[in-house]
Amino acid sequence: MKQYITLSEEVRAAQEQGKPVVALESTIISHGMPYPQNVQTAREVEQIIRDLGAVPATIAILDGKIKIGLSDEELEMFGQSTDVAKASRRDLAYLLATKKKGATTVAATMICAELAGIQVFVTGGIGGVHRGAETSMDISADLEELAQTNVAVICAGAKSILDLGLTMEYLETKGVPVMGYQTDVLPAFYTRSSQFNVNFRVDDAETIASTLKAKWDLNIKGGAIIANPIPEEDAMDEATINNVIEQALKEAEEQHIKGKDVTPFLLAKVKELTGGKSLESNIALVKNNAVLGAKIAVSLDLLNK
Ligand code: PSU
Ligand code: MN
Repeated sequence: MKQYITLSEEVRAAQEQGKPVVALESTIISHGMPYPQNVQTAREVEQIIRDLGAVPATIAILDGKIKIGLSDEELEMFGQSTDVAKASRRDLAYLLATKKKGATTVAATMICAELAGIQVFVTGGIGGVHRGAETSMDISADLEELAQTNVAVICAGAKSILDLGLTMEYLETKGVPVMGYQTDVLPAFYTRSSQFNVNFRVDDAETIASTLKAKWDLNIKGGAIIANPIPEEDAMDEATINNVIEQALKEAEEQHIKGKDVTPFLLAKVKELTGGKSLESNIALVKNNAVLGAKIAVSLDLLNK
């Protein structure tokens, strides 16, 4: 297995010294945000994590290896290149065998993080059950991964490009706990609330860490979602964003966008239709998640010692 995994020097040293590590995904860089904001955000998020006493590990597939921690040049390359595959669970083996470049989704990042012994992973939003999934069967592999891989995912909830109610039902069936950080309701990415409740409200990072520890001590396999609402000042107006999402969904349908292209298409469309405002919100919420994720990683590390 080791032949497929390369740790950056920073991550290797952190693990040797028993320092907490936070995983970060690369699909958000290659397919979730435009250049150069993607690379700039990735760098800033890494620095936020370092400033809080943890070590960032951005994960991607390159040269037949799972890279745990990217160099500055690699981050730049994943931000600029147009030939990077969106890599989910099904794609990992093929991309490694053919030495192609892959940007890992939430699902694939969870797999790689677990292989590297990393328990905490920060991102923006997760995939879920798409609207109309009862006919399209478009359900993100992220949900299956959360059901079976022991990594906690800190996100700002899920966007209403998804069916949030069905996503919560799916997670319930799979036994994935959804914790709301200082909130009773599921945040909807660009906005702080939705009409759905989280499973548990948790007000501090220590309680989140001890909940994760209890779950894994008991060998209850699978991850957990920690839903962290976007800061008030960065949130978008609910009516505006809902209109934009409706429009984006309509265009996706008209253009027959399918499979793995759906989510990147909708993200780019929403950005275009909001004149870039959605991108600003997206950047702000990822940074906010990095702060919480680093605190959880530090707490969990103390509990594990
Ligand atoms: N949501 C976002 N930004 C993203 C993604 C989701 O706000 O970049 C990415 C993540 O990598 C997530 C993936 O794992 O999209 C889900 O894709 P799909 O719906 O095709 O499973
Ligand atoms: Mn899909």
